[in-house]
Amino acid sequence: MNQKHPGRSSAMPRLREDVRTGLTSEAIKSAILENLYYVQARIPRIATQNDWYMALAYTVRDRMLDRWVRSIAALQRSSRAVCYLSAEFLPGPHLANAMMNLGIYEQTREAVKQLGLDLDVLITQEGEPGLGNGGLGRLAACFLDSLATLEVPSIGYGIRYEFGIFDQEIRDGWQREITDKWLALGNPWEIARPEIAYYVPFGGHTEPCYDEKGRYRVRWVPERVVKGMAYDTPIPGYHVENVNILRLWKSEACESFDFQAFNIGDYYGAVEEKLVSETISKVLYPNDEPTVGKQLRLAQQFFFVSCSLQDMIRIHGLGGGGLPDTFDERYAVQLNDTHPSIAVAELMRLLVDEHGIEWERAWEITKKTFAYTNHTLLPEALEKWSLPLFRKMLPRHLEIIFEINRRFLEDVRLAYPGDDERLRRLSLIDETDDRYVRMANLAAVGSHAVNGVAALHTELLKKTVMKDIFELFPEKFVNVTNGVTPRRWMVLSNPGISRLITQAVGDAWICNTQDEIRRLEGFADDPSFRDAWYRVKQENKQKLACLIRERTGVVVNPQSLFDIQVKRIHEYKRQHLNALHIISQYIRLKRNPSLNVPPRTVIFGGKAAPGYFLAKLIIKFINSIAEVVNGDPEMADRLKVVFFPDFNVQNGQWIYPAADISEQISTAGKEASGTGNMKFSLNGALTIGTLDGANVEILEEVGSENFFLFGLTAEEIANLNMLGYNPRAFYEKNEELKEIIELIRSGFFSKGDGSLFQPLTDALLNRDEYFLLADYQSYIDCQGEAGTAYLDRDRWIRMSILNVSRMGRFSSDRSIREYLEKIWRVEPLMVNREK
Ligand code: B1H
Repeated sequence: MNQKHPGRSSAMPRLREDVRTGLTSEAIKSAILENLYYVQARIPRIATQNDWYMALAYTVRDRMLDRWVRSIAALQRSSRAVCYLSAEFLPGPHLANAMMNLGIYEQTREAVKQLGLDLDVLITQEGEPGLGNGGLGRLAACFLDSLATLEVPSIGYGIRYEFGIFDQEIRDGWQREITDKWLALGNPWEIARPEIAYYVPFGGHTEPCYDEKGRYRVRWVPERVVKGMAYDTPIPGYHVENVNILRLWKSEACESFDFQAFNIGDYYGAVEEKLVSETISKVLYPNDEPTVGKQLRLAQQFFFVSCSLQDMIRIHGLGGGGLPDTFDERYAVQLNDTHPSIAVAELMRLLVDEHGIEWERAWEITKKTFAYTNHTLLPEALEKWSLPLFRKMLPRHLEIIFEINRRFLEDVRLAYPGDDERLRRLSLIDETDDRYVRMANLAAVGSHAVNGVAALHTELLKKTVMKDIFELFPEKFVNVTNGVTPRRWMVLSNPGISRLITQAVGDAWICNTQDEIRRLEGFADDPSFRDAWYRVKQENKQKLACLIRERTGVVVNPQSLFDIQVKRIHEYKRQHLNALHIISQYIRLKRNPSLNVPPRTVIFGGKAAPGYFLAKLIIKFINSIAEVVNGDPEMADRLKVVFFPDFNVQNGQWIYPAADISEQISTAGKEASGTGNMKFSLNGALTIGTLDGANVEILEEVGSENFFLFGLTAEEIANLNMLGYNPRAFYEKNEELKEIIELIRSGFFSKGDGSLFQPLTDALLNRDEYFLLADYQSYIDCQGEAGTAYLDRDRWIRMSILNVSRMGRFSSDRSIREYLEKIWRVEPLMVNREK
């Protein structure tokens, strides 16, 4: 058998190098023209940029298909596969990434040029699939990239939302949400699989029955059934033959139910059924934390989990493995947060009710199958569902959860006789006020592994929100620190720096980042290398400056220090602390124009949840400060403030490479990991940050001399909280802070309206839940040090090079290898190279 392509037998000859597979620029050029004609039905003379984009996208997709088909065959033959269940995926635009991974970037550029077109323009035609809120969804996408590159047989399962995360516009300084119609112009990257569809039941009641062997069983009689249809997107690995699948489910009405309605003449009823069914996958919830009590959200979760598990059982059957009795040997299923944790009850239902497996055996299979990743310590973000809602939608699952709980609490009683308090805390049912199902407890009890996403986060999990579970199952807990893919976040988005690194140490760093990129350290003291490094950063800043001008009208100086904070807007992330620093700089510069500080451009980006009032007010606050500062001629070339609208994956690819300073300033103990912190540092920005999330490990790797650390530790915050924190005391004793707050209250930034930002200043002075005032002085001093360091260009560049060379650990390849070893017990398989 052909060693490189074992998936192909003699019955499947390799396609000749034709218009669909040829990799030369001539072949690609012909293919684009052919697709323009046969897919878009256009001739060049009247083709729009979108027609050309589509023709190019199909051309690139065609070149993935042969590998994809072979990879799917390999997946079906493989003995064990990873399934990553996530309600969110943020893959970013596909085109340029696919060209890079297939190794056809240059030929394609040439082909497009010969057609008189500009590749970069065509690339920007692509809208991105915004099927996630922020870090959690983007992490899932980075993991798919690493799984594909490491050639691990795996499937990502999620929801094909018709409307993803809203597009953000800024009007008069306020956020406006615009519906994300990402499918409006068609999506060339997905392949609909109408024959891969499953029925998902909802509502109704359960009744006892007996199976053919006369055993007592329960039958679920649902009230309605929805159909889930598969849409597959290829996920190509970098410079390997392997192409994995992202399988997203779209909800549809189930025909048989429509017909019933038609038969009794209820046409409107049938159409309504269709509407309700299609609603399930209609829209992504735009919150970065759970939306309490939203029925549709639970329906979404169950819908995609049920489709995915049924699909896994079907694929397992195809391989001849047949019995779901060996499900846990065939699959390692990762639950990305609690959003898919209903899978624990659904797998039990499928095994026990549908496949007749005994409860005890089914429970063993279930626990061996699942592992759960926790992404947050915020108590308000722990998912729970009220019992009445749960019972109405998933009556059988509630019974199953009660039975899991009954058996579980029996074990707990044995382990801790008489400790009723502990029993109450561990129970899968919260009975404190109303009754709720605790999804994190369900996920942890039904999994063999529970992991946090950074070392500090995992330790805090064990000590706080999951303390009781940890004491009961200490062996389940592991840490896997997050990572990001160096392909998208360096090679693709920062070609300048990537070329420099490759010239210095060869290109092995792209896939073996941890070992290879360290060799760059030797160049930190090489003057010509430093020069080149500086020039690349300047070019990146220049490009971002152009984009800022285009998107906001603000003119910024690329020579100034680019100080950037991009992430979801949330009080715990403390964008408003950054804003207080800007005001302090403004006051100081007004008072002392000859102050020896570098000119600074402070750039923000990020979306606020539409219902999160204070987050939206923070956006208005930043824009109001920007208006005053940017409008003050004395600040010209000294201080600028920019709010970059609609931060998303695409914009991130422009922003991270242009940063000098990365703001990672969350209240210690609140940010589970952060991944933007890694993207910035891998692109040569220096971090100003607290000891929070993965910052702790970044600091450890790059060295404290190359990191601007400030603020209280998680422990100090906890102590301060316990002793009673009084933000006003910090305000009273800090003259500058007082002046800043008074300036805000006076209406100086709000055209004289002293009440506009009062909710913000009140929150700070009265509660300050996120300890801004406690960390204020430390932050301001640290920013001062960073500014001074920037004035010494040589020193700064050296630190920048050292940051990049020491960040290899934060490649998502390393994260995935850890999941493979510690949790999934899957060997990284060279799918297409196996004998
Ligand atoms: C993270 C979420 C999240 N943690 C609920 N939790 C959501 C929770 O729509 N919901 O209901 C959506 C998202 N997202 C983030 O995960 C953490 O805040 C980051 O610190 C972390 O880096 C990221 C990836 O682990």
